[in-house]
Parts: sequence; C-alpha cells; structure tokens
Amino acid sequence: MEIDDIASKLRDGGRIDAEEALLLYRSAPLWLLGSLACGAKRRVSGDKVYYNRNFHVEPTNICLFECRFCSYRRSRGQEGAWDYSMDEVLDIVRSRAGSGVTEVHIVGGVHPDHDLCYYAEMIRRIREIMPGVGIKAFTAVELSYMIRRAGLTAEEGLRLLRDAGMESIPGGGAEIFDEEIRRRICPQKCSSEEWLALHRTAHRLDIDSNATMLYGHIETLEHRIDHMMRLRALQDETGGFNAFIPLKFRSRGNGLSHLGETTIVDDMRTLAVSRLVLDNIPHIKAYWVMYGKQSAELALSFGADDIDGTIDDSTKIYSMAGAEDERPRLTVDEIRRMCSAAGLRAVERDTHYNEI
Ligand code: V47
Ligand code: SF4
Repeated sequence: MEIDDIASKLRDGGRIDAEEALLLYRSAPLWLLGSLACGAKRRVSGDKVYYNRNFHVEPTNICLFECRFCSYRRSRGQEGAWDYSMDEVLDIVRSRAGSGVTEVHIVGGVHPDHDLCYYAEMIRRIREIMPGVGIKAFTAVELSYMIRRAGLTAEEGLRLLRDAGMESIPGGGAEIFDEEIRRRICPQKCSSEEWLALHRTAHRLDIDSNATMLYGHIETLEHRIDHMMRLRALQDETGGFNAFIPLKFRSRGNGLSHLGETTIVDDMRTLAVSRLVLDNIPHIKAYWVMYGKQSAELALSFGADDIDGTIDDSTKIYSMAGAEDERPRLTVDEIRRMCSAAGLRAVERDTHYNEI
C-alpha cells in the first residue's frame, strides 16, 4: 500500500494496521502526519485542548528497582533520597487546599517498607482534606508490587484502594512492552503482560487509567508500533483508557545518558502516529513538563488534545532527568495563550475528562 492510500483510509475514518503505521512513521512527510493527526483529533475533540488544575505528590524516591533510564530513584541513605512521613505528605496536601485544584497525582518509587495499607490510609486521609478532588494514584508497577506483597489478587488490592478513594491510575511503568527491550532497560519491573492485566482489572472495577510509552532510547519504530498495538487491543476490550502519553526519554543523570535525546521532529511524528494508531483512545496528552512548554505548544498541531495541568512546582521526576523547567508550573492564563496560539480553545477538565 502507498502512503496516499493509507492517508485516504485515515481521512475516511478507517483503521490502520501495524505495517501501514510503520510506513507512515518512516516515510510520510511531517506536514502530512500533522494534517492527518489534526483531522483525527478534530473528529474527537473539535477545537478543544483539555487541561486540569493539578499537583503531584511524590512521597518517596527510594526505590527497590534500578531502571536504567531513571534519574529519580535513590537507595535508602543515599544522597538526594527523600521519604516523607504521612504527616509531611498530608501537610503538602493541606497547603494546596482551597487553591482550586481538582486532581492529585501520586507517584513515587517502589519503597521496600510502605505497604498497601499505608497507601490506602494515605488516600483516605487525602480525601478527608480534599473531599472533592480526583485521586489518580500509583503506576501499575507500584501497584503490582504492593498488592503482591500484601498477598492479595489484583482485584482485591484494587478494590481496597478504590474503596479508600483512588479513582484513577496514571499511565506510568508501561515503558516499552517488547520483552527484550524491557529486560534491558527495566529488568525488575512487572512484565508487560502484568501491566496490561492490571489495567484490564482496574477498568473492570470502574477505575479508569492512562497509558504511557517511553521512547527515544534503545527501541526501534517497530517496538513503538507494537506497544501501541497492544494498547489498542486492550482498549477494544475494555474502553477504560482516557489518554495515551508518549514520554520522551530525557537523558541527564541516568544509566542511559550516553544515548542522548531524540529530536523534536521525532517527538512530533510520534505524537501524530499515536493519534492515528490509537483510534480508540480519546485523548493524546502532550505532557508539557517532559517536552518543555515550546514543544508542548507545537504538539497541539500534531494531534494532541491535552497538555496535562498547572502542576505548580510539585514534581521532580523530569527536572532531575534534564527537562527545561527546574520548577515546572503553568498558570491557566498561560495555558489559554498556548492553546489560542495554536488556533485552539483551552477547556478545563476533571480527572475523568468531564468539562468544568
Ligand atoms: O514510567 C522515568 C518515565 C514515568 C524518565 O498518567 C522518564 O497522566 C523520560 O507515568 N525520561 C512516570 N521519562 C511518569 C508518568 C506520567 C507522567 C505524567 C502524566 C501521567 C498521567 C503519567 O516517567 C515512568 C517512566 O516511563 N520516566 N525516567 C526519563 N529519564
Ligand atoms: Fe524505580 Fe520507577 Fe525509577 Fe524504575 S522508573 S527505578 S521503578 S522510580
């Protein structure tokens, strides 16, 4: 099949297979990818770009695992390690109460001691302080570890956290599903099958979620397409993913620093191809903290319809890996300006993409 035929198929709302996706990824001109992705985005969300008022809580960066791309983790006692007490976590949340935030995003390292009950208690107490807030917490990797350690099934563990107030699961820990690449970059993490199974179970329990893909390291375009295809298949089954978030590998201070970083052109092609392949995931998020503000604005012309949120200097994962903003924060006015510069309209949403 030629690129023109694939483009016509996409314009007619058709679904492309892995081979067609690869041909586009490798050979379609950038303007064509942008135009097709914008067309697909407009069919789903018109001229809207979603954002939310959110902040992150990163209770600890002490982690049992040693993913080679991670600049954030520390061992216990190592310089730069932190491990907030429950009271410190709750103080962070109290300090944000009344600021208009609608979402708390909780993510940290795989800590050797903090267990499922501790985290369920954390969620319950956050909910007491901010009753109306959406709690999006713990990657499938953290969840799989804490639930297995508690001796529960995924369903039992997720029910317990859901009953404590966890409404949604962030997309982290997916990295690259190909088993060989996964073994080389994050050998201790749960398997791809487990990651997918955990999200499948969550969706069945009415916990919605996101999915990420870490790209720009040792993987090939085939691996990226394979990753998207596995997500598309699960989404056909459950419909529980809200957003897909391609995460660009940032190279400062980790075991893969020697690889450097991929180009902005690759970033835009990746966003566009993900919008075209993942025809069943409604939102493609250009996570501005990871790209930087300028690339995030550019991303709005390549199929993204979400740029995440105000953040308000609450996450360190990306600044530690070399992202532009040492203290990431965006005001609602800045978000509106970025969207209108791209000819689009900023729309505030909650965790589940209800418009506010
Ligand atoms: O899984 C770690 C990634 C993820 C690096 O669901 C790195 O709304 C690039 O999942 N370079 C965690 N990426 C963050 C995450 C996330 C972020 C924003 C929004 C949402 C959401 C989810 O961060 C990890 C890993 O893939 N990561 N180190 C690095 N050096
Ligand atoms: Fe630990 Fe997550 Fe970093 Fe891997 S990516 S080392 S699991 S904090």
